[in-house]
Amino acid sequence: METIVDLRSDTVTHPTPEMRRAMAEAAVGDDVMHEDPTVNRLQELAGVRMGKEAGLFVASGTMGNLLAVLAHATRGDEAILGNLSHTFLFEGGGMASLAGVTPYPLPNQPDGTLNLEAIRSAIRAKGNPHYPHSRLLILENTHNRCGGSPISLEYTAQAGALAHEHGLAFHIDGARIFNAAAALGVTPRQLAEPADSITFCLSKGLCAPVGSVLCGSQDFIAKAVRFRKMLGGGWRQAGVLAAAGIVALETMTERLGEDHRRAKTLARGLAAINDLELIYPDPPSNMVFARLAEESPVSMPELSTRLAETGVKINAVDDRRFRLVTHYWVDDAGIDQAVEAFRIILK
Ligand code: TLP
Repeated sequence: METIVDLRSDTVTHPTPEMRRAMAEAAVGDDVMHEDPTVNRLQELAGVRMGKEAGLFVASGTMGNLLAVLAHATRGDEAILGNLSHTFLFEGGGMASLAGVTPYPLPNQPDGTLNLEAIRSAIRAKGNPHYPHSRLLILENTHNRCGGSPISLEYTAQAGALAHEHGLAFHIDGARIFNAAAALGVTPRQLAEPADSITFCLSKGLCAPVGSVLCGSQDFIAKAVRFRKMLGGGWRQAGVLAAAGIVALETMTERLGEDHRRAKTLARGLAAINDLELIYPDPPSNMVFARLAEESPVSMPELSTRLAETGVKINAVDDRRFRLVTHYWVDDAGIDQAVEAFRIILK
């Protein structure tokens, strides 16, 4: 039996033995009453790591981003974001349907940024009753659909300054902000500095089983707490989950460079295969995006199925493109196994 090499996402990571121990032994209390000591500790730690006054432990990145929209904006407001952003593409339209906030998608550039002049032009003139109110700018870092690109400090500062100049709040979907920090050689705190709020995920490359943390000012988090309750996300003895999150923050962030190194190795291996073209030839973080050549006799569904038969799982983006994500549970041998499987199927 081949080893399973699950490259579909870093969301497939399961908790480490240390996390499971911490979960079993976690001190807990009723978190709706703010009495779970482990949740409180995680939130404090997260706030410090992001350089924000407060943190709020939430069920998912999607919930963190939605709470940010709810807490920053109100019905009839508009949020500027990328057309390839997770919030726009993959969060069920929650911004529009639950917060009553209109998304204003601008084209993401290949490096995940939005053109600053395009942002400036998208900001509505005030006082005109035809327009929604421009209220929020959302950026994603690293940018998932843009090859896992990290967004630089300089760009983030410029975008933040532009948002604030026009009275917009600035939220970062930092689901993989620790990957961005590792890729850029900076701290997440520096990357979050220009933003009013940031969501980061514990459940992706950091291996915790569940959860994200939304960070921002005390006032902002107080609003988010109320909206989280409204959405049914007020939890009770969530310390059993937060305990894994603490281990994630304390032990898993410094090793992400390893995943990035393996993504580069994987990309080099795939680039040598005739029918494959790398969309980002030198992956900047833990994601590899590739395209199957038009003339390939193997279709995308067939490729996925045949890879899966060898234990290698991948994520098809469409009928030609696919994504591979490296993470804690894929080692060097797993990368070799994956490249070899592609080579045999596409020979
Ligand atoms: N991304 C998942 C899928 O939903 C696509 C993945 O496999 O990459 N922001 C970003 C940038 C994300 O990539 C994701 C998850 C989220 C938010 C949402 O996080 P969860 O799944 O915790 O709601």
